[in-house]
Amino acid sequence: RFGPEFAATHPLAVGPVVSPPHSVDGFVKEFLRELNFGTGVLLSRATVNDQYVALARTVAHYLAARWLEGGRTRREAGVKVVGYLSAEYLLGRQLGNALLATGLRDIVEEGLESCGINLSTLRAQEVEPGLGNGGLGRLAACFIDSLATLNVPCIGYGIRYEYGIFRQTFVDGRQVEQPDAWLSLGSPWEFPHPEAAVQVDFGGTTEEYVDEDGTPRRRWLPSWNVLGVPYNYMVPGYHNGRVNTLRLWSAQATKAFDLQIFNSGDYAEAVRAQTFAENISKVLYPEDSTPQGRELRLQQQYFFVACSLRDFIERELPADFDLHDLPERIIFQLNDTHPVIAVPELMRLLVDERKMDWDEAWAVTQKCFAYTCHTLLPEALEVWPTEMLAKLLPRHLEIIYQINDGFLREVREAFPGDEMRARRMSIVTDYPERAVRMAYLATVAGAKVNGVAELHSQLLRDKVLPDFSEYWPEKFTNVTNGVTPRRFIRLANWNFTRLINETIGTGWVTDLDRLAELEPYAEDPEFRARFRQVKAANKERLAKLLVARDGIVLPEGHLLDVMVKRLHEYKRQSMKLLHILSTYEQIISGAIDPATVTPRTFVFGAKAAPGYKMAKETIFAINAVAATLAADERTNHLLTVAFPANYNVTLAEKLIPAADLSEQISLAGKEASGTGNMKFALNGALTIGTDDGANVEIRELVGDDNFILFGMSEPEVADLQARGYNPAAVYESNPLLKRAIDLLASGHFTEGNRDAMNPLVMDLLYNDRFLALADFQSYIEAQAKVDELYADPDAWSRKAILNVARTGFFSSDRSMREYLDRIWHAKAL
Ligand code: CRA
Repeated sequence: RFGPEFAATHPLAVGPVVSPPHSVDGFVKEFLRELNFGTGVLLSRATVNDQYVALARTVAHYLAARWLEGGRTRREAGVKVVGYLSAEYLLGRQLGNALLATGLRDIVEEGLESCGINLSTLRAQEVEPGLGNGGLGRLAACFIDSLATLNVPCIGYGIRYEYGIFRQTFVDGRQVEQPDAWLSLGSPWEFPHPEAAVQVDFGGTTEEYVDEDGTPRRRWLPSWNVLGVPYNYMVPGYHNGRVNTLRLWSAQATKAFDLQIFNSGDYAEAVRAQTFAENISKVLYPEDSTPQGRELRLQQQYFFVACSLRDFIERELPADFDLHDLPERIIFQLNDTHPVIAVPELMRLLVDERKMDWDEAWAVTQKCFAYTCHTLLPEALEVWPTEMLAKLLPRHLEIIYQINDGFLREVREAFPGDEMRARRMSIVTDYPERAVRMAYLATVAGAKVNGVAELHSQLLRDKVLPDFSEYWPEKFTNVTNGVTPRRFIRLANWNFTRLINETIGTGWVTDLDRLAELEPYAEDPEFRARFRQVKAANKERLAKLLVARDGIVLPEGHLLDVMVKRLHEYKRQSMKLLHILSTYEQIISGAIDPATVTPRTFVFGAKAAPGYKMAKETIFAINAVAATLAADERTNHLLTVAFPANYNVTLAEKLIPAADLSEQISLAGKEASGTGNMKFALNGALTIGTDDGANVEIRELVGDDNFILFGMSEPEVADLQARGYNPAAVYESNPLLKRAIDLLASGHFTEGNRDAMNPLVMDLLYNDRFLALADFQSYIEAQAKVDELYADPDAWSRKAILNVARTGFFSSDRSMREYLDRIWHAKAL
């Protein structure tokens, strides 16, 4: 069919695939063709959304040629692929990044203009895919960006949630969640392949049988199934022609509805099965680091890994591939415990379906997985009740038991007589209920286990998995997180990019260590002045956005003090609030002269998990304080609190470049890494922070003079908790703190209603699980130091520039190189 004659007359059909011409004229032709034939409208009648969709599809055309060719060469070369397994990808808007990767921006801007269209209007039309909660999901997005830029073959696997992270609104200062219908205006970046759907089984029972060779075996007799439909997304590298794939799975019913029941008139019953099946990929669980052990969540996890393993084995490898060699072709990275059910699934594929010997299959499996842990909170370590597993995945539970038996046999051999140790290390626990500890399963199965910052990896070894790190010291390693400089500097901060480019050239975008070349310019008054101009321009840009987006007016000339991250008690937004309250209280009580106060605007951005009571109370308190301060003529020229709703990647891209001060104030030993901290430092904010997560490494790199440290260290925290901590006693003994809390409790911010703040106040006084009161004094002293430093703009900018020059380490390109060298043993093409 595709012989030489055909090829001569139809070159496009046999390849190589050719992209449309990189010229204004070529672009306009392609755009109008897409608008007419893809979207089905005339330019004269096209809405902004029509134009946006057609533009996105057109830009996708430019990427598609490299994408298709790259996939072909990868399969032909038979190289090792990184299979990133993640339940979350917090991608952010796609258009800007695609224009950057292809170098098409100027062409598109000019071409659209000739059609009477403004590029920024179309960019604003894009709804970001919010398929993640926070740091973990955004990290996955940064990692796949870096792998594409490093020219490393990677397939990102995940779930195509129909509804991503909820849209946050405030009603009377309280969080109200709205569904995130991100697909409702079309989704031009995805390529669905219903023909390549994969069947995923659930439920039923298992049985023993004797196979053709007379060998007794076990098999799974599932009772229901769904289809997984792959939706492919392009992941373009920066200016290198590489386009990798992100493959997200959408659940579909195997049969749409029961015609018999429909004909009998019961419509709802007829579509029940469909609704049930499609629920699996309906919505992202909005819990960040504190998963609820719900059955639907386990269904989601198994659904996407079952699809992904089958997809890779059956569609990415040759039909006759010997699966004993699987580790040469794939390394599956487990992004936290969410995809860990992939371990027994691979065993099931190898042993039950491909009839591989158990020990051989286990040897293969142990080389195909590596595990990243992202937390230190005990409540965030996933545990699945065996009862739930037995009902949903009975064969997987048997396999887990068998893995555990083999593992515990090893442990007992290595530590004869130490039965307590065997119990502690058991993958299956009996307390408080019989359940599978997914982090243990991942550690036993994984070739490597890593934490996400030095301190976190150390605590992981010493406190979370001590028995395992003693048994397998070489298995444990650290890879400090990173962020992509493409999105978070080059795209988000064009004002700064221009200044950097003029000063040291453009190479830093793919080689972030070269920011070090800025170091001498920290001593140059002219450069510092230009740096301040950049900040001022970014603040102005933010002010415009916040007025339009939220009706928030940012005062001019204030220090911009920003705390943006999920709302969690361990992150201590309430301690930040106490600092604001304390300053405010001192002004209105006359304890300090207003003329000595550094004018500050405090910006918060934070979503609370819908079921997280105390987090929601904190949101209410911040909003109440914001409203009261806005109305108080005595202070509103000095202190403002801005809390724009629905913090997301798009807002982060505007907020972070405008910030002067970055708040990284978690209780030491609780924040695994943080990645916002890196984005702020790289955009020239100073950090006020505890010795926690990656803050430790930021401070080491920028130097003590350029970082405002406060608070207890992790060992001090452990010590205080061991001695017994009494927050009420701290309150009684610190007059500043007492006055701040009393003011909060007084009804001053709630029109006299004292009860409204009660939950938060009571928790601070009598629980304070994360020691906010204990660190308060140290925190406000550090904030006084901030004021002092900020009073000298030139000295402040010098420190800020040094922050930029010394934090190139936090590029996710560097993180990826470390994974490649030490964990994946995979290479660039
Ligand atoms: N919530 C950590 O808490 C870390 C990211 C990415 C988190 C952050 O400190 O920067 O992961 N943990 O490594 C998590 O999701 C399940 O645990 C996070 O995003």
